[in-house]
Amino acid sequence: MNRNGCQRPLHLAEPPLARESQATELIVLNCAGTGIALIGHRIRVLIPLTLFLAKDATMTRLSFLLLTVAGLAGTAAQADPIEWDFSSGSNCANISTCYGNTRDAESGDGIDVNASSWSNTAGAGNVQIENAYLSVWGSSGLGTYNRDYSNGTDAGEGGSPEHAIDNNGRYEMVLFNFAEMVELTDLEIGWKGADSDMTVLAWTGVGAPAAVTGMDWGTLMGAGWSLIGQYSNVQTNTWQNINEAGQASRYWLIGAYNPVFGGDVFSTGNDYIKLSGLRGIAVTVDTPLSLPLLLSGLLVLAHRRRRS
Ligand SMILES: [Ca+2]
Ligand SMILES: [Ca+2]
Ligand SMILES: [Ca+2]
Ligand SMILES: [Ca+2]
Repeated sequence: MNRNGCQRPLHLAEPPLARESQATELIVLNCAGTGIALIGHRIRVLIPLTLFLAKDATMTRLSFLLLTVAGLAGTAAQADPIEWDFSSGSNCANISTCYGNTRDAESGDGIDVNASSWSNTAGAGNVQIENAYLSVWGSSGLGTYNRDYSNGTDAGEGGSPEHAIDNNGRYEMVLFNFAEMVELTDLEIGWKGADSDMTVLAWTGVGAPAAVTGMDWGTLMGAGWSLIGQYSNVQTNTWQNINEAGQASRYWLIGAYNPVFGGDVFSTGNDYIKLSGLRGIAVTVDTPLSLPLLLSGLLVLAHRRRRS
């Protein structure tokens, strides 16, 4: 056991690559290789994937190559692409009794996803979001009947093409709740109407999102949801690349194009799509540093500063 209490000594590599980092003081390094460091006046979090110890190597003073870590969240450990299929299941005989239903995807990879449908049908102005009916149309994929189908105020919602996920009358989106963090990379539609522009959001807030019931679409952005992209003229039975920035999340909202989220503006008419598949990769999140570890590091630093 070494002086850090680890069962095995920390590996000290030769001085790292040409892209030498700024000299930095290592404050704490635990057995897993996780640590925090002081760079100037800024505390940085280190994770094992990005830690390369250099020489000048006593365990009390080290310099090392540091890759910046964005916040406490870790980075992806990439795996093979996973596909989720939404082409199976049957529809409720009386849709007005089945609003708020959910569907699980067939993935076969161990990462379950649960889908539900939402639309701005509540209130006198049809601004607030409430749950809808998530339909399935075989290989075409998922559609949505919003609650204004039953009362007839979204005229046409009961027939084609508004039996799809559409933005004619109301905006409709499907919420995908994955069992683990995933980085979605592609989506597939199995059917489209006259136009097929789409919006993709991901939850980037802390913890799990609050229920969207009662919110309006515009307030999602200030509540922890982020625009992943607006995609025009999505083609059927073709994997549409999305999420160019590589965002990972457990929660995704995908639907017919909604201009309230900004981004590209498409004006060629209402959009109607049925979503048949998603593709992505699983993401492993490094465990955030504990508060005690951070505090112990600060105490060590303060002690050393007094001695020097
Ligand atoms: Ca309504
Ligand atoms: Ca619809
Ligand atoms: Ca509609
Ligand atoms: Ca359009």
